[in-house]
Amino acid sequence: MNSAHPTTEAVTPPFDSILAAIEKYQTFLIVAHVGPDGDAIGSALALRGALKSLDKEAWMVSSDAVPPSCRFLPDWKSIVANPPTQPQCAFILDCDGTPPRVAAPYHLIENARHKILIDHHRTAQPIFDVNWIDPSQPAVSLMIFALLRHLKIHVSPDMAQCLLCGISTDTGNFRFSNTTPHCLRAAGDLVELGADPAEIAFKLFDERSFGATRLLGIALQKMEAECDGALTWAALTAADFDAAQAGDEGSENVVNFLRSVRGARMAILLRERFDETGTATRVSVRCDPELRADLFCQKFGGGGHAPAAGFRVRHKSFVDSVAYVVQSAGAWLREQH
Ligand SMILES: [Mn+2]
Repeated sequence: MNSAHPTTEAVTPPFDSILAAIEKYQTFLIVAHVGPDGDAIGSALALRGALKSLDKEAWMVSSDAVPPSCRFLPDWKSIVANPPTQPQCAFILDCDGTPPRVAAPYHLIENARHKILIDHHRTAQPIFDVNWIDPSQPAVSLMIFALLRHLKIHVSPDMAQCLLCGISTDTGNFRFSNTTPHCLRAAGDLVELGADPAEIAFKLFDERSFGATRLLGIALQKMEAECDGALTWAALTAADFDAAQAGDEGSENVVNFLRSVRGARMAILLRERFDETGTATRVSVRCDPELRADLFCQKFGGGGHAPAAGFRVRHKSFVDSVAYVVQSAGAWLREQH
């Protein structure tokens, strides 16, 4: 997910506080956002690698599965649903650190003696012991790279691959407006350190399963437009997933195709999924950054960045959820947020 509009205020990274915590503690928790993406996982795995290289114990904990597009990253299988012990210090990456946004049992964060937030979402607030919040940063992976360089921690080829994956994810493979000269230079440095940009681009952006490709076809057939074409949307039912023999992961990039339609300023993909509460409609939003997808999704308890965000609707049937969300999006567009 990218943040398109850099803030004007320069943020001073709290490198010294982070170094002090790394020196003081021995066991570390690393968590990121629900529905983790390449930046969440890439930044967490690189930080884990760095901590391990300093003979520390570190676990990336995620209650949500690693998406198939990230299952090429070194050590992705080290990600656990629960650590073997309560870690002393917690790193919260790529999310605002509030219970609905963190993909981990929240008591692990609450019971950590020291909590460090590293995020680039505009909606994040300084709620922990150390808060490095910088919405001008294209990716948290770029922040972790800066941290490792500042602390003179050796970046192995595996760590470089994870960091480049994160930067590539959040810049749309260096195509979004957050693709700064600095992030292109950092990408060059990471390739020099052993990252493989061809593998990353293919895995993140091109490769999809047979079922996911069929599901994409169904979504494109079902695409609708509202607001004179300014809003494009598609709703994938559970039956669509069955017909395509696709799983949840199969639909991740579909919304970008809806966004690519000429004249579309906002695109919405709705998916009929289920959780312990019953129907949980997953909603992905892409839009012109001025329309602030992050604020739109925040109204529904979700989050993200100005051009890309998401949320879930619970306690409503899928049909009702679709009507509710599409109507709200139309109103949002007309209000010209
Ligand atoms: Mn990110």
